[in-house]
Amino acid sequence: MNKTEINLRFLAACATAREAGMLVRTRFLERDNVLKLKFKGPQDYLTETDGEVEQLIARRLADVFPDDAFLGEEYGGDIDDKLWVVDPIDGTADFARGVPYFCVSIAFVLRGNTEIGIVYDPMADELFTAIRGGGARLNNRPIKVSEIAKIEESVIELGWSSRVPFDGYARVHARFNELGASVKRCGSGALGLVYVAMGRQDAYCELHINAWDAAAAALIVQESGGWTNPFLTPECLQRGNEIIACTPQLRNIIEESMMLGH
Ligand code: LIP
Repeated sequence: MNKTEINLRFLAACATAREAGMLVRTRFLERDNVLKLKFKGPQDYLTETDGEVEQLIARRLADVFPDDAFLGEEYGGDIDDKLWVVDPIDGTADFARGVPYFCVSIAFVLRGNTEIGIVYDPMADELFTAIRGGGARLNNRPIKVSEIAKIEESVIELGWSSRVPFDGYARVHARFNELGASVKRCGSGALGLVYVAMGRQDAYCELHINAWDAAAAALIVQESGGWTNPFLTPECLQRGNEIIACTPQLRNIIEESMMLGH
C-alpha cells in the first residue's frame, strides 16, 4: 500500500471519528435523566449508542474503502490484511452513567501492523492522531511523552476489568504504590493511553484489554516517543492482550512490576 492510500485512509478516519464523536456527544447530552442501564455481563454495559455509532463508522469506511475488512467491539467482523479495528465508545461504563470520559477509537491495521491510530474525545473536542513514522498529534499539534524517569515521580494508570482475576491487579497496584508511584484508574483504556502520549500521565498498564480498545492509542504512544509492549499480536485481534505503555525511562521497572500480575 502506498503513502497516498494510507493518507487517504487517515483523512477519512479523522472525518469519521469526528462525525461519530458528535453522534456520541449528542446521545450523551440528550440522555434521559432517569438512569436506564443494560448489561452484557458483570460490569459490562450495553448501550444502543455503541451499536448505532459502530454502524455509522462501518458504513462511512465501507463507502470509501469497500475492500477493507472491519472488526468492531459490538458486531465483530472478519480479519484481513487491510483491517479497520474500531471501538465506537471506549469508556462505555462512564457514558452509560453520565460521566463525560469516553472516546471513539479507530485503527487501521495493514498485514498485522497498525499504520493509523485515531482517538477522539467529543466532550473535550480532542482529536489524537498518528500515522506510523509520522509522529503523534493532538488537534494537529505535535505531542510527546513526559520526561519522567523516576517511578516515585510518576503517575501510572492501572486499568482493570473482570476479564482478569482481581488478585493479580492488586499485586501490581501494591507494587506500584510501594515504589512511590501515584496510581489511578479511570474507565477508558484508549484515553488513558493517549494521555501518556502527551504527558498527562506517564504510563498506562492493563493485564488484559481488547484490540479495539488499545490498537489506535498504542500507535499514538509509540509515535509520541513512548514505549509499548508488542501489543497487537495476531492472537490479540481475536483475544486481546496485556498492554504496557510508558515513558522509555520507566520501561524496565514497570515491565518488572507487571510480571507480578500473572
Ligand atoms: C473499556 C476499556 C478499559 C477496560 C474496561 C473496558 P469499553 O472498554 O477501555 O481499559 O478496563 O473494562 O473494557 O468496554 O468501555 O469499550
